[in-house]
Amino acid sequence: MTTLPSHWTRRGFLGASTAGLAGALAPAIGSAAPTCAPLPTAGTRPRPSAAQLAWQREELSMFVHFSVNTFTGREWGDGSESPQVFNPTALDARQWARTARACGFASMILTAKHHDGFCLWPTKTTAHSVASSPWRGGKGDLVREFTDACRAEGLGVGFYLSPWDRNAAIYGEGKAYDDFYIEQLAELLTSYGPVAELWFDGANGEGPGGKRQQYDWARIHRTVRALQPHAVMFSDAGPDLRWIGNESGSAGSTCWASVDPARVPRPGADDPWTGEALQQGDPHGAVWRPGETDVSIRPGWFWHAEQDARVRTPQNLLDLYFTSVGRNSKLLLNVPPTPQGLFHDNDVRALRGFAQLRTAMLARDLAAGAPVTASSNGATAAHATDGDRDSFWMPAGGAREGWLELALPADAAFDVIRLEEAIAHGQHVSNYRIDAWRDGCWQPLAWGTTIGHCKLDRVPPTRTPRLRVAIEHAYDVPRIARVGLYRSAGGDWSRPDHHGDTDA
Ligand code: FUL
Repeated sequence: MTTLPSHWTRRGFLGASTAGLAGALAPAIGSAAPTCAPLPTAGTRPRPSAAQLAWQREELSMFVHFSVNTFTGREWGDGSESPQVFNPTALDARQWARTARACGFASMILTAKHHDGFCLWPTKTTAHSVASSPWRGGKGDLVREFTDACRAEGLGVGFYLSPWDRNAAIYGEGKAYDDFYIEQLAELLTSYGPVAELWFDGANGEGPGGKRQQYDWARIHRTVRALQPHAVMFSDAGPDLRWIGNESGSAGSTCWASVDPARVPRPGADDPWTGEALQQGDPHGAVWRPGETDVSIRPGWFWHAEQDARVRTPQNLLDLYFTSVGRNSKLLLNVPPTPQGLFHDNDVRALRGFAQLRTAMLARDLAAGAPVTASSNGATAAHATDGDRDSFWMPAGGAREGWLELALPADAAFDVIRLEEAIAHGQHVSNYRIDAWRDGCWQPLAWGTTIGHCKLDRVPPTRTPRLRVAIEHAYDVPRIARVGLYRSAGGDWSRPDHHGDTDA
């Protein structure tokens, strides 16, 4: 029986919370470790570090929640669980990694320690770990098996290490717990090779009268920078990545990668404006801190038998792709292994279905190579359809608005539009519209605010000889790296709108 903490759906309770293409669109798997220094380009608006850029280009990452909770049916263990309950009978981290890789995910993040304090590696800091469990006769190291599996499949490695620890007796004692936490962190950062992401959860359900621990975030960040300078760090308050503000899989339809750090000063800050700041970011924010959208494939973060029939459908997962990746965020999808230590067949089936829908949709960019004209600087307009996300069109003379016009083949019928800014140079567009030529005039097809790394718009099934993307407002010269047109599996293609037929 699952025991949900009374406030588990509301992450902000009691000061608590962070929470959270590959394949067809070139994942950044296996590339040389990028650094955390901002990329050298002109301008005063914030830009990503190479590590943040590589992180965002992955688009899909997999979260793996596995702990004593997998065996007790709880979502938040209270720390009193006996390590004896931890005994996956057929654990195969390669099955997780193969599934992730085959379905287009570029990295995986493991709950090395959840709030219950049970460590999935044989840490020197506490006996509350796999070393005290019957699994592999107490000689197992799940973090090792996980990292080996990720490396074998070419996936990036990430760790979730819960600051809130309900088992450690010294939790709440200030420096003593800080030292303990830093030691755990250092073990993870020094024993298992390159780490791409650290996930710092601000959740805390101690409640009134509970233990209080002020985490030494500056020291935690310094430790990560010193031991894994290429890793990016996630929390509500960054420093590199921010929580998107909910666990339902939805980034703001306006979503800036930049933030004003003062609006979310620390993980777990629960001020009235926090949610909006996390969802939308801030066009004037001084810091580049893109949002990560964490959501589970099931109602819970951990596996529960009674949820085997409540796994998201492939179509629902595709919808999440639109509301996360398609809104300038990254999707961190949780897939919890069963007590056997395997992904459940229902989850694997859903993931495969999701991958099929996505790759079928993205297999062919109907705008690829299309001739493009522009409001100015026309010689570079073709960069928007050349498939190279590093090349871009920008209007001449420092203009902050302008338009691109694509000439499309008669048979190009689409219902998904993908726009990309060249975000290595920052994110600037705050308003755009897309029009199709029909009956001798431009007719509106889509309108939106931010673009960033990727903006996906669903439109009615459409054919048109001419498509115009107008940047109506930007905070600096807009740089458009891609206008892509795709056809989803779902649309009613029997009668696509024949934009322009009378005029073509
Ligand atoms: C939350 C935690 O309390 C949940 O258990 C889960 O780990 C989620 C990703 O973050 O804050």
